[in-house]
Amino acid sequence: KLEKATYPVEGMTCASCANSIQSMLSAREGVHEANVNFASKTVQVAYQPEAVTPAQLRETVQEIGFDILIEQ
Ligand code: 9UX
Repeated sequence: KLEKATYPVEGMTCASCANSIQSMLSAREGVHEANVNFASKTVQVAYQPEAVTPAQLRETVQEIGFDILIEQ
């Protein structure tokens, strides 16, 4: 069963940043879908909790120099 979450994104300064984050997350194992909203500086992720944790999603985003707030 898919888990859906919305996280604030830090470090996005142009729309290309949003595309990078979206591609990176979408390619991560366990991620069904990722949608970055540049205007609201958030990312919506649908993922399989058995395959990937929010902490691992955060690490993936940090690998390319951004961050997400995973504390709800
Ligand atoms: Mo825009 Mo983002 O020129 O990493 S792509 S700032």
